[in-house]
Amino acid sequence: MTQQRCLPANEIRDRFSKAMSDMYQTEVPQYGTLLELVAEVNRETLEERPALRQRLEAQDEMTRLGVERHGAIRVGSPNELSMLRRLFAVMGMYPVGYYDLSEAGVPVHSTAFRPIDDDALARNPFRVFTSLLRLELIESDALRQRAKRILDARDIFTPQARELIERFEAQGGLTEEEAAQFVEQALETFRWHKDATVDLDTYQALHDEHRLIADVVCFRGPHINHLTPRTLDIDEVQRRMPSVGITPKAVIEGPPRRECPILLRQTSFKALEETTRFAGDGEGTHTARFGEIEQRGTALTPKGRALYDQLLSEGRKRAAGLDNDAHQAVMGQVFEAFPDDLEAMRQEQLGYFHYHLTEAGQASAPQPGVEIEALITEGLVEAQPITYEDFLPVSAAGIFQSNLGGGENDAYAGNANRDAFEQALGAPVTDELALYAERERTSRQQVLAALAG
Ligand code: OOG
Ligand code: NI
Repeated sequence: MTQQRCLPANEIRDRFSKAMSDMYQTEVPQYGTLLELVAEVNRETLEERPALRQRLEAQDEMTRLGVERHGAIRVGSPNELSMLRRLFAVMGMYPVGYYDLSEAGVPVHSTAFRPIDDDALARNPFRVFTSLLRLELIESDALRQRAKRILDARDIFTPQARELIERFEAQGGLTEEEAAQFVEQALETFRWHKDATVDLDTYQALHDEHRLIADVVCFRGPHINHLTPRTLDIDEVQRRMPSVGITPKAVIEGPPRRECPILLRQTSFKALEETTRFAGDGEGTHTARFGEIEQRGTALTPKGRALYDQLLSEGRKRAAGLDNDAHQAVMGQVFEAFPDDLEAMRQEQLGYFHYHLTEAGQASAPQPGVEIEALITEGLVEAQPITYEDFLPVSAAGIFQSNLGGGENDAYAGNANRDAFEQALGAPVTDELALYAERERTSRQQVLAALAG
């Protein structure tokens, strides 16, 4: 066989993320409207804030901004999850982070499949928040077994997708032509199906247990339930949503607006009510798919995260029941305890930073043995905040809840079970904090080595 060149995983991911976005725009036209609104606000924000543009350019984030998005799916069995791990690996996406949602009354636990390297993130950071249904949290034996039987009988992957994944694993890559087929076949797994695989009674029984269980169990596959573009000004997009016919959820999740954004702020619009055909000719509706936007800021260290978690829970208590403006005002007050200044965040080790040589640093004579802080003071080295690439369980729960209808659900008794999740996945999940710490450490070592002479 002649040796054919393989398409880089980054390229396959980029194509897949575009294909997914195109598909979702046809499926949910409001998503297209949202993309336009986000692009418009991003354009305006960059014009009004040249310093922000400069920082994004320096951090290699300008190119990715226009293609950046995350999606979310929910699967029903360990087999489905482990096969998805293999499917995402073809695109250079690996499981990062473990999120327990049972505490918030959602019977799933999750990870995010995403690229890891700096280069891959800069090219296209496409992430898929992936949740595994926890059937063991269904109390009724009969219902649990019924759900399991339905899930065991379905295959969410096309035979060609399976074959191409195996070929990727055997060859260590896919050729241009195979990659094109792969994107087409992989897309099938995430498509929406109007027809439920079960009758209306079964749907209703599962729905009564938890709406999410019906969503996972009753369809042919894990339809993509939202795709989320990244905005540079989430408050402005939230404000303008009604003017383009989109009703946002009541409050923006996560930290308040700041000079120096941290972690992740998110808001969504309500799920569509869709006509669904059930087996045996029943007709009904199902709500599954919605829209979401996010604004990303600096990744926090464990110390920064502990402060964030403490302030968030205090803020949420004080802001309970308030509308978005009042909620944000309360959060803003509570978060005054979190320094809103990059240098302070760095000095107090609240955030992760990437160190690099300034122009003066590149032109400088060797500085062996000089400490990094002195190099910064001399203007030879600069620190840039590292962008948070992951998710937040409390915010995720808020997004789930706003689309499940009704109020908050009670917590499930069975709490986090990372071991079971990793067993289902067939691999450990990477600790997201370790990744940021490693990127920071490597960048420090690189500037020190460069100046050592
Ligand atoms: C996932 C909800 C979580 C996020 O951005 O935090 C999420 C889901 O509803 O399946 O997407
Ligand atoms: Ni999301």
